[in-house]
Amino acid sequence: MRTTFNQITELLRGQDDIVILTHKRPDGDTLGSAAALCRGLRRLGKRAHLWPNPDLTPRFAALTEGLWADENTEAGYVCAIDIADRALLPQNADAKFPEIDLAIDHHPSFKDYASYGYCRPEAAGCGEIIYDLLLALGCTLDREMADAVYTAIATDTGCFCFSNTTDYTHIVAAACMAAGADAATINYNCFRLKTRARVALEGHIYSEMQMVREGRGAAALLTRDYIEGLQATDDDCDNLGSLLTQIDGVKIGALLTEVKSRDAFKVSMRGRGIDVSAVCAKFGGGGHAGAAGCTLTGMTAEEARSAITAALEEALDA
Ligand SMILES: [Mn+2]
Repeated sequence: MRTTFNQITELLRGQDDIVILTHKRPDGDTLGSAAALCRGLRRLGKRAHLWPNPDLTPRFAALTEGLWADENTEAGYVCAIDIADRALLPQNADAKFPEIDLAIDHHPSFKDYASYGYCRPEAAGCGEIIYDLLLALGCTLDREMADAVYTAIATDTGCFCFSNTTDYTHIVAAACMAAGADAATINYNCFRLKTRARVALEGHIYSEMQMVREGRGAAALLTRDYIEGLQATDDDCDNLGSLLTQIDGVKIGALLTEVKSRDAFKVSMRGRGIDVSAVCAKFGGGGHAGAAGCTLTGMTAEEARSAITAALEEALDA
C-alpha cells in the first residue's frame, strides 16, 4: 500500500528490531542509505541491522561495517531501501522474507510490493529521503551517517552531474558536509580512483571501438577472455557503457560485453538526444531514454556487433 512520508516516519518510530534490505549488486545509494538509516535507528536506541548482501564488494564495505545481521537471527520489522521491485532482492533476502513491511524508494518504476511503500521519484537518491527521515525522527547526523548519505546521493547523481540532481540534492549534500562528511575523499574514491584493470578496460574500449555514421555512433565489444585476462571484477566492469557518449560528437553508444557463461552478449546503450530504450526494445530489452540495455543470444561476437551497429545506424538515420 502506498503511504506518506509522515506515515513511514511514525511506522519506524513505533518499531524495534528492524532489519534493512539492500538490492542485488548493491550500489552506493542502497548501501549508503541503508547504513545511514541503520546507524540513525541505533542512535535512537533501537535494534537495527542490515541483512547480509552476498553481492557486497569492497568498494562500499566500509560504510556498512558493524551493521550486518547474523543470518540466523529472527527479524522483527523488515524494511527495503532503494529496491524498486521484489525481483531485485538478493536471493537470501527473497527466500527469508516473503513479506516486506516497509519499502522506501525513489525509482519511477517502483512496484508496490510491501505492506507499506513510500516512493519519491523526484529524489535523486534514496539518500535524500533517508536524510529527511532521520531529521523527522529527531536524529542528528553524525560523521558516519553524513558520509553514508553523501555517498548515496553522490553516486546516484554521478557526482552531481546527472539531470536528476536538484537544488535539494545540493542542500542535503551541504548538510552532510556540515555534519562532517569527507566529500573530497568520497568523491575521489568514487569518481577518480581506478584500478589498473579498469584503466585497461577503458583503454581497450577506446582503442577497439567502431564508429558509424561519421562518428555519431560508436560500438565496442569486450570478450570474456579479455576481461578474465585482466582479472577484472564486476566493479571494474561497472558502467563502462557510458564511456562512448563521452566522446565529442557521439550521440549513441553501445558496449557489448560477453556474459560469464559465454553464450550471450549484454548490451549497454547510451544516448544523447536519441531514445535508446526504443533501440533496445527491438532486441527485447528496455530502460530509460538515455540509458538502456538488451541481451543478444545465439550470435557470434561479430554477428552481435553487426546487429548492434546496424541498429545504431538505423537510429541515427531516423
Ligand atoms: Mn538509488
